[in-house]
Amino acid sequence: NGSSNSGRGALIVLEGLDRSGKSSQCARLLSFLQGKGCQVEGWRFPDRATGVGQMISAYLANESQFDDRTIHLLFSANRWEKTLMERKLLGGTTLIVNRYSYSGVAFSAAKGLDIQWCKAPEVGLVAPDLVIYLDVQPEKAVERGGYGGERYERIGFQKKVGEHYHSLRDSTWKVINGSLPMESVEEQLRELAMNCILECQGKQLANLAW
Ligand code: 2DT
Repeated sequence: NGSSNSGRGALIVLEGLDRSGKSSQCARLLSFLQGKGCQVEGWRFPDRATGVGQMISAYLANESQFDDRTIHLLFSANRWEKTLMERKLLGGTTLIVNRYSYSGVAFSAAKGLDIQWCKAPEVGLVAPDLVIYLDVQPEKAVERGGYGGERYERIGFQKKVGEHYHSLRDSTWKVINGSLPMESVEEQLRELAMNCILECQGKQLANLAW
């Protein structure tokens, strides 16, 4: 009866460098939408709770080593194993997702892997309706403190990641200046998310094409 493409939830992804404010803003957006009575969940990648996620978590903490291509495929597998995503969206739940395929490609390409090779295992995953990029200079992100001991939290590497993110921007992306006061970022996010949730109602879910 066509219910599969009416009243579906929106897939909204937040991307940005480490310490760009994604986690705080995801949490704020989530509680705002919940307050509006919206059917919404917050997700994040990597999902460290799964078997694959635990391997990723150990790698990020420098407790285990993987070849660059192997870890790339594990990050991708960690998205493929979340088969619930499509069902949630079709069932009307909006998902606010902290990192997605763009992190996968930008971080691996920053290590020097071929970008087309990096994109390939992402093809066919559910495509986001909206990608919001929190844009902060790597120097500013470092000043915020909290760069912990995890593998990628070095300024030179973050700069490269930023360049690759830039090359991935397409029509689904909106860029917010993440150096603005938190409340201002929050306000812009709310508006983008609300519009997206309304606009995606009549649109069919798509797959990442790349
Ligand atoms: P968090 O600090 O946000 O948990 O991220 N990463 C993430 C990749 O290299 N590839 C991916 O596909 C994803 C989703 C970004 C942990 C780190 O993992 C990186 C930072």
